[in-house]
Amino acid sequence: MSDFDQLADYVFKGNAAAVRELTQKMVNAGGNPMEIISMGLLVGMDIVTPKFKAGDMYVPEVMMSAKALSEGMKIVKPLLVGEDIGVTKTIIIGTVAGDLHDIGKNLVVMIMESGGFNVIDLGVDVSPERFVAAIIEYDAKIVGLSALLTTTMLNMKATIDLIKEEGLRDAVKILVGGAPVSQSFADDIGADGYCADAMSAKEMATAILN
Ligand code: B12
Repeated sequence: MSDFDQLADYVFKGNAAAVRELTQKMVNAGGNPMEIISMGLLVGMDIVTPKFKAGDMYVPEVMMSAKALSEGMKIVKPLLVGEDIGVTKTIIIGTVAGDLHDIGKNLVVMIMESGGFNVIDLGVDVSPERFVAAIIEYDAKIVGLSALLTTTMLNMKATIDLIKEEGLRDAVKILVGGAPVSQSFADDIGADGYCADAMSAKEMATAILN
């Protein structure tokens, strides 16, 4: 098995320590960082995606794979200055005001990062004003709103309304997600898209930015 295949397999199996070790070994041996990402790390995640969709892998396993991948990315990312892997495409994400649930949101962050996006994670209980400030500060192209409570879903609308009021609505695409959220709710509040899981969020973000 080549080092690339081995690396992909370690990501798929969620073996963060092995990913760290092998990535570092490949970098030390003069490996091309871009190739280490595209032919190794991301290949591993590409094995995970369809398995998760088909129900052959579950959330904890996907999180382990995403964590393993991010350990490898930490080593190669600093070497990529000037190379275009899409890291200039910035996504802002947060759990809306009043809501402290972040497991699903964190999964979306990891999967988005695995897709090469620069993700600014604002954390939980994020006010509409903070979302707006972050859009301006980071010149974001996509904003992701997460909510797990039927009560805090309303703050998704409040956030979108403030984004509109501040004249930023045309500058960003807004994705919403979280267990109680649905496509019809997304339509009602004026979001651009609803995603039921992290994998479709990455696919939708990629489609929007391309
Ligand atoms: C874990 C959990 C907690 C943990 C949260 C820990 C943490 N760090 O997140 C703790 C114990 C702290 C907690 C607290 C509370 N919880 Co709670 N919690 C849950 C539980 C069991 C699981 C949620 C979860 O993590 N799911 C797993 C993740 C992976 O799934 P997910 O979040 O849906 O995310 C996926 C998708 O939705 C999507 N997605 C998510 N976000 C986004 C964002 C974008 C942009 C996109 C595109 C996609 C996307 O992708 C994700 C990955 O595939 C749910 C039950 C449930 N079945 O949902 C209740 C649940 C959400 N909680 C509930 C309640 C009531 C509460 C509390 C009010 C309880 C209390 N009385 O104190 C508090 C609220 C605190 C607060 N202010 O937020 C209720 C909500 C009911 C309702 N109708 O609103 C639920 C449904 C349980 C229930 N059946 O009663 N909770």
